[in-house]
Amino acid sequence: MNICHSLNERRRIGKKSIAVLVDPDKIEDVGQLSPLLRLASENCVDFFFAGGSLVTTNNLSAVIGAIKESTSIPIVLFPGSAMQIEPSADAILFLSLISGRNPDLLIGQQVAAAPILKNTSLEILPTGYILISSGKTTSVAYISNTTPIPEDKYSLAACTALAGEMLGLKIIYLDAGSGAEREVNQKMINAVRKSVEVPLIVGGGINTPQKAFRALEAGADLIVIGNALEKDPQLLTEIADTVYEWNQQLTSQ
Ligand code: 1GP
Repeated sequence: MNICHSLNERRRIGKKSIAVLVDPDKIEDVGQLSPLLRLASENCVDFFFAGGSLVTTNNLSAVIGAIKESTSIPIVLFPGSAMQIEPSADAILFLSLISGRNPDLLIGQQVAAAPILKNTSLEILPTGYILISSGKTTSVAYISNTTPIPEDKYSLAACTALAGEMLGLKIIYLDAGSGAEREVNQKMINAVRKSVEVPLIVGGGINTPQKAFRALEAGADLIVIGNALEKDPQLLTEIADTVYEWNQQLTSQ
């Protein structure tokens, strides 16, 4: 399956998607993933994202192996650095942190990763990654040594996304950071939505069906849920239902 094509097709018809983020650092034993994998299959989750800001363990391939063994849901790497490449996944968010001014994350890591990726069959998803402030400093803001865009600077985020699209990036990812106190607000999502045509991913701090709905309503094409499911995997059913209901209402129109 070509993931970029599929995201664009869904966007064209207004269909929304949901991804579950698994941070390998938080998994001591892949067996602990079982309940989440079962729920993800039952609830027709569209993608798994795998990665984290700080991968200190080397169980990324074991985590991907466990996901593959029990589901056929596509796995997209969401790397914190060029070191986090695992060829057994299906695709990789080839991120450029365009909200920051850290050259290493704008182009340096990508230069290191490109020749490695060339020898894999991973689908490359060129993605403009935009961090939005969300209260407390998040791991990703700290590790990336960049300042997130203030959550009320809508036009700054919109122009950043537009520049990313003009540079040829195929996806924009608005992230408040994992476990964010405040998710990306609707006005921000909407401002960015209006500025670009490419699929829009939104994540960080989405931990209730209401927050998920607000992100979809404001224009997110794909929402990413990670932290909240580490605490309560059952929450996936409620959040996935929100996406399902949104998509159902399209078919009944
Ligand atoms: C973080 O967007 C992802 O980069 C998901 O965030 O872990 O808060 O759901 P959460």
